[in-house]
Amino acid sequence: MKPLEFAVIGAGFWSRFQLAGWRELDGVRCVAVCDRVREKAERLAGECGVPAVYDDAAALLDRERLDFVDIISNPATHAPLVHLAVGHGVPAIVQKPMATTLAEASGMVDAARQAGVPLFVHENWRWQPPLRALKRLLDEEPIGTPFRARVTFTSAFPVFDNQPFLKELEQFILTDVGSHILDTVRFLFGEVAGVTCRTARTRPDIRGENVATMLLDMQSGMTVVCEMGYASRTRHECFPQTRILIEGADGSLELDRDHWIHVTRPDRQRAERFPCTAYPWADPAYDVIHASIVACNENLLAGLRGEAPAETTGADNLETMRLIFACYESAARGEVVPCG
Ligand code: 89V
Repeated sequence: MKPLEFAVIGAGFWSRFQLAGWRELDGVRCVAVCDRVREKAERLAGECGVPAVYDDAAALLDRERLDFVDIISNPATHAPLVHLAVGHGVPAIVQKPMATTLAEASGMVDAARQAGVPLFVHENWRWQPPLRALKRLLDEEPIGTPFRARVTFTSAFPVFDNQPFLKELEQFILTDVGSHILDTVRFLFGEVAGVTCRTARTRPDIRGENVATMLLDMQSGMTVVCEMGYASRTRHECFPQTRILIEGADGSLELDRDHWIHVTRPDRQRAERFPCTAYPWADPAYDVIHASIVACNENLLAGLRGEAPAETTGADNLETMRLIFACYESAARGEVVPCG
C-alpha cells in the first residue's frame, strides 16, 4: 500500500517526539517540515531525515501533494492553519487544545465538515495503557454502578522549562492539562451534565491559572472530582501520571502510582501493573505521554485510511472544548454551568 505522505507544521519541543511516534508506524512518511522560523524547520528536518523545508504554510500546501498535515504549533495558530489545510482539501491533525476559544473550535469543525475533509485532534492521553486498562476493567470487573470518581493530576514538574510558551497563556491549566483530563473523563464515564470549577494561580511569573478543581455532574448520575495543578509539592512526584479512584456500589478500581491498578471487592483484592512501552526516543520524564503518541497516531492513521473509526475527531473533541470553557465560565461566575 502506498504510504500516506504528510507534513509537520510547527517545529518546537513536541514535534520531534511526534515525528518519532510516526516513525514507529508503517505506511506513513513525513515529506516536509514547516515552521515560521526556517532554522527550526531545517534543524528538525535534518535530524529526522525529512526532505523538504518551508517557512510558510500556504506555500507548503500550494507546492506539496499531501495526504494530511500534522499541526504541532502554538494553539493560537491552530484555527488559521486548519482553515488553510481544509481550504486546500487536505485532512488535518491538530494538537490539543484544538483552539483558544470555543467559537474557533466550532468554526474549524464546521469548515472541515462543509469541505468533506477529515479533521482529527491529537488527544493522546486516553491512549495511555493504564487508562485503556481502566476502561476495560470498568466493563469487566463487577464493582457495581460507579457513583463517584476522583481524577488527580497534581505535580510540581517544571513544565515551563521545556514549553516556555505555556507561561504566556492567559488560560493555562484547563486548556493544556484540562483538555487531557476532561477527554479522559468523557472516555471513561461518558458525557457531562454540569460543571462547577474553581481555579487558582500560585505564582506571579505566569499569566494563567496553574490550579483547577472541578466537580462534574455526569449524565449517568455519577459525580467526578478532578484535581489538576502544576503547584503541588507532595511526597511522591507523579508527573506525568494520572491517578484515578472509581467507587462503585460493590467495589472500587484504583489507578495508583507507577501504573498499578488495584481492584477491590468484598471477596477479593488484586493488583496489576500496566506499564507503557519504553521507546528509545522518548524523554523519560514524559514516558507515558510520549509512548501514547504512537497509539494515538495509529488510531488516527486508521481513520485517515478509512480502516477504523478515529476516536478523537474534531467533532468529538469539540465536546471536550465545551467542557473546558464551561469550567472557565463556572470559575468566573462561581456557579454550576450546565453542559450538553
Ligand atoms: O502533554 C501535554 O500536553 C503537555 C503537558 C501535559 C506536559 O503539560 O503540555
